[in-house]
Amino acid sequence: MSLGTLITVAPTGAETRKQDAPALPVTLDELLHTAKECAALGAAMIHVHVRDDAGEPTLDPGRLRETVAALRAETDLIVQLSTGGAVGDPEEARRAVLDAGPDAASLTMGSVNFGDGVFLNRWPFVVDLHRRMRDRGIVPEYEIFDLGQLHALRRLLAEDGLPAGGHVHLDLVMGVPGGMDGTTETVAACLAAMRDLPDDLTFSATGIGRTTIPVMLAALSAGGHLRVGMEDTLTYAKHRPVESNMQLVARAVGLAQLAQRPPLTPAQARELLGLTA
Ligand code: KMH
Ligand code: ZN
Repeated sequence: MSLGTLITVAPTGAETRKQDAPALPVTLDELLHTAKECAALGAAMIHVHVRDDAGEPTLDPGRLRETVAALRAETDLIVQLSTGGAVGDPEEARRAVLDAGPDAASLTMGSVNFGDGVFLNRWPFVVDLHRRMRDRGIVPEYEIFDLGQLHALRRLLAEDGLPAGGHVHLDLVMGVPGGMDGTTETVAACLAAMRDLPDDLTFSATGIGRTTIPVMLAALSAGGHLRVGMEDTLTYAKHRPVESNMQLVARAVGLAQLAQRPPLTPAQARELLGLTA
């Protein structure tokens, strides 16, 4: 079990409209403000989706490069770009995300229904992204939306080998309509399935919507790390909309401290994830 807690903030996502959540950071200035505040509270990594001038999700290469550079200049957070994009984004644009040169990138381990849409991740595309990340020294975070995707990860590692840095870190994304649910029982089922993966793997967990608190508590008690943010959660408590990403990070930090697993600094998190440069 790892002593400290890696806290990742996922502030924006690609599925929520600014009109529906005014505190959602969609401009570069809003993202940088959020990143700095969340880092000061205890976040060590940021999972980034960017928006265009109209606030719509985009995978525009220039905007991604500019965002990575600005986050590097103004914070010491580990910068993780999403290769998932928005539901329906084409593979070519998702592959090109890596050209922005982030420290880390998400890599979803299979296809899953996502609300009314399908989040498509064909196996050859998964393998291709894995190889490209390794070639560029980008550390993957394997995104697991369903139990079977842990078995897919075992297959990927057996067929394609370890990622850059040699360390396996995955994220359980729980409670997506179409994926696994966000309960203690499902966290326990995932732990059992992880026994077939490298012994020194680390995992974080995030619970979508109302599963956020049970998933945080289950993950902490199981030695896992936490991802929180407005990508995943827009309601802080019953009838209380989330006010900001900072509010979610502060709550996660409080729980981690209560569990006597205080937040890792970005430098400690880099070491954990095998990020050397
Ligand atoms: N927007 C979802 C369809 C990721 O960032 O890698 C995919 C997603 C996962 O958010
Ligand atoms: Zn994402």
